Amino acid sequence: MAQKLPISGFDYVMPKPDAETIRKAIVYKLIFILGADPKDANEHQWLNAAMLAARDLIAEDFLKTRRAHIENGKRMVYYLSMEFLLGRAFVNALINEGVYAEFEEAFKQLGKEFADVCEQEQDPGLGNGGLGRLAACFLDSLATLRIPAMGYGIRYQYGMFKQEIADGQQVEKPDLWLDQDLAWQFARPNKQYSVRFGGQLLNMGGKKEWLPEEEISAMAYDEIIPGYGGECANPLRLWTAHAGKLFNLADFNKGDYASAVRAQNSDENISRVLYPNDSTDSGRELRLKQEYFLVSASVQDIVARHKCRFPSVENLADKAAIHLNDTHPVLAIPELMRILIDEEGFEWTKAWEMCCKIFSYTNHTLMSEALETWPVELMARLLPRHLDIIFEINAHFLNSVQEQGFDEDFVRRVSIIDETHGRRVRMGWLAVIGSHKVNGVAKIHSDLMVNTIFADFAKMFPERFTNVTNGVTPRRWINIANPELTKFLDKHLGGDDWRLHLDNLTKLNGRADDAAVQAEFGAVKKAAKERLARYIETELGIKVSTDALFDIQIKRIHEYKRQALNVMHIVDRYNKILENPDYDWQPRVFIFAGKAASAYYMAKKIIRLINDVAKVINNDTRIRDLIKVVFIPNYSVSLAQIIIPAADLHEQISLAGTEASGTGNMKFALNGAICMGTLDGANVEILEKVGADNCYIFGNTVEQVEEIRRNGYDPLSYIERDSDLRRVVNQISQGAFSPEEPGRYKDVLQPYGDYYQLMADFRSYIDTQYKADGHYRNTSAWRKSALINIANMGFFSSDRSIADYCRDIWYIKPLSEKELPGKN
Ligand code: 26Q
Repeated sequence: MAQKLPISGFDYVMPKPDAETIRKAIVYKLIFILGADPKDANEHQWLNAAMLAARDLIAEDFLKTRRAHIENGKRMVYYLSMEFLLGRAFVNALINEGVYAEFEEAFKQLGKEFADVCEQEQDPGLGNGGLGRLAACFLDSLATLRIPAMGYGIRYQYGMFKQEIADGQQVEKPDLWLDQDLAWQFARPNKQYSVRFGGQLLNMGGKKEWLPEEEISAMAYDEIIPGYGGECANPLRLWTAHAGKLFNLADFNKGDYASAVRAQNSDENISRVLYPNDSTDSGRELRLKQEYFLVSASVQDIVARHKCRFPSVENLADKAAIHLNDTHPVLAIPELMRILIDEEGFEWTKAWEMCCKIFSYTNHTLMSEALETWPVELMARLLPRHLDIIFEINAHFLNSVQEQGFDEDFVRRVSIIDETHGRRVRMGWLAVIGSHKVNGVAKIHSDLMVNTIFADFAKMFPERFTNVTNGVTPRRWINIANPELTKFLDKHLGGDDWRLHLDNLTKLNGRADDAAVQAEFGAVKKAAKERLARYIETELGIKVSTDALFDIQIKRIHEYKRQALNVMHIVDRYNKILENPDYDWQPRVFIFAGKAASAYYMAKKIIRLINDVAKVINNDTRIRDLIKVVFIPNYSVSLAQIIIPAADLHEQISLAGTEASGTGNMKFALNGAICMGTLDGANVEILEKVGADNCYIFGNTVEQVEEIRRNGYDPLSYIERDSDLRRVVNQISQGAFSPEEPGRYKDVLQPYGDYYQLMADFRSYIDTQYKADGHYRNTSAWRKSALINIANMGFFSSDRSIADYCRDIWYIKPLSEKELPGKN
């Protein structure tokens, strides 16, 4: 158990984490905190009571960690992100604290089914996809590695929408996750900052004075993130818009109570809802307000915390690193400039020097339509002082560019203000100019980043650009998600150390050929497939055979990720089975899950296509279950935890050059699934680690894709040359899967001239799929490959990613054993 906080005069009793004490603690919480009767409390109340008991354990680690931060005055990293996709917290806390078995036993004593209680927890869906989940894996690793760190985000009242499928189509339902009233986060009503908008900027003899028009209060909620091993726990501070103190007194005094309250409600809109877009749809005023809301509250908090630890702000750049998770929080740069200059009285040059030392930025996409820009006019209206600072940053920067002798065209290209389509602020440029390091998220992505979007900047500051390949936390993605594999690894790696040192997995390389080990692994996979099959049957009423090859694609639905190419393979296989029914076909279950942004017409259509194809094929008795197609609704972190361990093959089939990294690919390989992928994102590095015999790579390379584009891509030429392809395209676009509305999919396969080159990669995709079938039939060979995948995934631990960030970007060292003593 955690060491007592050494504070005399503040003694308290901490429950010993044995099952007996935990059982009593849970009952105590149920009665005295939740006011429920153990005789008839429901599962949900039991969960809340258990979470409160578990929270006591991590709260103590948190206070200890916090005190170590204050006392040791170490440099800290602040991770700013508009999204954190944490997944369920309860079981994670138990595993990281090492008390899972004790809680399980406590519930046994209470006569309650522990699994049912855990199932009550709703995922907080505070993110869209990969970027948000990455932030959550990073928080886990930061705490596990004892890094002095803190996350900052928004506590959206409505997270990612709930997806239902009605008549094959996506329907969005609100996700009021706070409804469950979980007693998990600590409300901090004493931590409130005022965030201001609009108004005027006065120039008082050179000194700028901002007279804002609107003021909103940001109030903190802290979620404690426990590290594995239960010594260090860091806060994730989530802001909620709170009219609270800022209740409009003027209206109230006028006797207009109703408008005073109305104003309060509209202020609180800022943290109301997560934008369910993973790329486009920028330009919404409320989104810009959300971004500034996060940034302003967080930067004010960072400065205030610094002042508590140190006598002045002078040494802020030595003690704080602020990381920008994509450009979404980039207004932190002008916000810190504003605070340093307008409130702390620094000169421009000194303030700017500090900023450049403090900030670093991760880029997660190269697609130009996903790069954030905001109209100058909108920013002038909402944030006049910040726009003014941005102009000044730009002026200084462009001056230095000119001094270095770059030509006018270059100057236009690197200017923070884009003048080509109205005047817009380029947030990516601001991030690069104000940061000392900029990283991509996989090798190929970082290389492309410096050769394409940031090529001009890379010429000016080559040392600024670097790569940190993404990673995932083995605690959630093996230990929690796959209990059978966990046991298997504990046995074959001789202990539980791999959770902290994932490179230990390489020991499995020597066992991959061993028939007994292969058989054991076969049982591990089978158990996970059965779990998923049960879920599919209960939720969707579809029976799938666990002897079939499970072929899985789960991720946001997006044209560039090419779920439609996967569907084309299914349709082609369907045709071939009908043509050649006596061939010894390898049965496959094709599983999809993922949400489409609510306004993304084509992505929603792809979901419908998957469901229409499923309906036809699953009900065609001639297919004899050789193909099953399943779309599992409402993809989430918890669902991923059920699906990923069950995969045999995972589809990572984005057009080369479009997927920055992907992290699902790592989670699958770690669970012994084989990749069917293009040479894109982290697939490239997975291939390097596992070798070409254990990974199915197909399709054009980035260079080939570009060459095809340069020469004028002609999708029809592929369709004319390949009769299988022609048949598939005709069937889908002429209504073979939508007989009641034959034209439904006429626009799906070749919009804008097949921008993502599905036709160009079709043949190589199909041929490679048949190779995978052959491999799967040789059970021993397949299991060997799966084991080699697991064995070589050590590199993709988020612990390694975080160690890279600490060494190359943040210059941060972990708390030593002396600074933060461990368990006794
Ligand atoms: C921007 C403006 C307005 C509204 C929303 C947004 C927005 C929101 C989310 C833009 C982008 C995102 C998310 C992007 C994302 O998840 N990118 C993924 O990041 C992963 C982690 O690095 C990579 O593995 C994936 O390749 C990348 O697609």
